[in-house]
Amino acid sequence: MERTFLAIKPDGVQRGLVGEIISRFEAKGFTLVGLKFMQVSRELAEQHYGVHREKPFFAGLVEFITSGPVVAMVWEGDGVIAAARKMIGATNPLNAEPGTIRGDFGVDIGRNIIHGSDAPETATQEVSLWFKDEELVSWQSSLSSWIR
Ligand code: FUP
Repeated sequence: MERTFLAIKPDGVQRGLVGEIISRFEAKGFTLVGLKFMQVSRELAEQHYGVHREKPFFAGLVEFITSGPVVAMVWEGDGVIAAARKMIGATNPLNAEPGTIRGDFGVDIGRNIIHGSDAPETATQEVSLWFKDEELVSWQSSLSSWIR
């Protein structure tokens, strides 16, 4: 089953959007398989944003993602990688469509609330960079056995 890595960035945590964001992925029908609230180290931040190492905004990006706690998550479901990107919206929140997380809550490209893996290869890399195997839980709803 397909998995993606999502992280609610320090601005999302400080804005009190953790519940709202998790609710959207739950309501959509995806399955949460990994979740941790954590302070990101400089080393992890530099690895995560390695592709942007030469960009002018790299130092600011690392500074920001390490500036306060983040909520790191792994979500599972058919097509979850592309669907999560749609639900997150364009990188610049001012260009993101209403109805997307960045479109509904963001105004600043440097503080765009949430990260989501952009392709299957990056999803695999990011899930294993942020989570150990034993931190991920495979499970299925057993609701149908006790509630109608
Ligand atoms: P996204 O995949 O939408 O998160 O965006 P990118 O991987 O292109 O960029 C990673 C992060 O770099 C963005 F979340 C915000 C930051 N960024 C800037 O601060 N300035 C830019 O011009 C582009 C990206």
